[in-house]
Amino acid sequence: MKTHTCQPTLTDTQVLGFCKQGFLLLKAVVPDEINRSAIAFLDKNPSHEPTEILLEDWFVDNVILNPQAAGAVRSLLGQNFGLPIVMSNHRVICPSPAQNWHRDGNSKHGPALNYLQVFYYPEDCSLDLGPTELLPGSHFLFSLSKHMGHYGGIQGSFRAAAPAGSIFITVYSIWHRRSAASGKGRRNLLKYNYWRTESPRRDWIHEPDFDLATANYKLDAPTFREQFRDCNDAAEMFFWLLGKSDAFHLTGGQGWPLNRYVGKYMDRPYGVPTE
Ligand SMILES: O=C(O)CCC(=O)C(=O)O
Ligand SMILES: [Fe+2]
Repeated sequence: MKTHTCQPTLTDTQVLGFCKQGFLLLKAVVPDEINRSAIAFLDKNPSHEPTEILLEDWFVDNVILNPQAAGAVRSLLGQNFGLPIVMSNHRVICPSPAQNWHRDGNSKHGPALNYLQVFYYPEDCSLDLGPTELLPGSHFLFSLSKHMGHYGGIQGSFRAAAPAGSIFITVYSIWHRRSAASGKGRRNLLKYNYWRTESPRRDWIHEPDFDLATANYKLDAPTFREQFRDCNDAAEMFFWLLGKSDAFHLTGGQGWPLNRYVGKYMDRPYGVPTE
């Protein structure tokens, strides 16, 4: 497997944000000429699995190793992360109906982040071209795809409409679907995975005043689960990424990570893990 080494670009707050939300959208990070070359390549190779594109240096250098995307992947998966081995193209001719909500096959649930699912739009994907719709925080919400498929619109979902050259990085298990496209045209969407090869540790950009005790672990969106469960799961994933799973524990009740909100007369939250 090919691996890559580069500088991390995400801060503590952004890494925690990824744990909470389950995705990160980087808008228009790939240069236009590369987007045009990608579209030309995909027009010549309209298959749903154009893995040959991974043999093209211009594509690897500017998309797979794109500085902002690779810097974010590096922050989340650590040094010497493994590069994609398969390329999918969710190519669709619009107008087209929405896909069913699903998680991609072979998802694992839990605090570990050993691989990432990444998407790249080589052309503009406006709302009428059916951008991918993601459900923030749902990477922790286990449900069988065959049980979630019948849902229609879900409150709090995010449609990733974005300009050409945008890349979005997701936790593999996040609930998603192609949204309905009312417009006319063709929409390509490439999808691929990166892999962790090294044990997790805090080697992204450190913010001097970021405090594990008082950080905001709560996602500001509907959670669909038992109250505070998302907050606890995001904190557990963040501790896993820190390489401190052994230190992670939940006191329960009004303890950390919730008591950032309820303990306003305390210096430190109750039950915060000691590192
Ligand atoms: O086309 C999209 O926006 C998403 C496609 C997808 O998630 C899939 O087919 O697995
Ligand atoms: Fe999917």
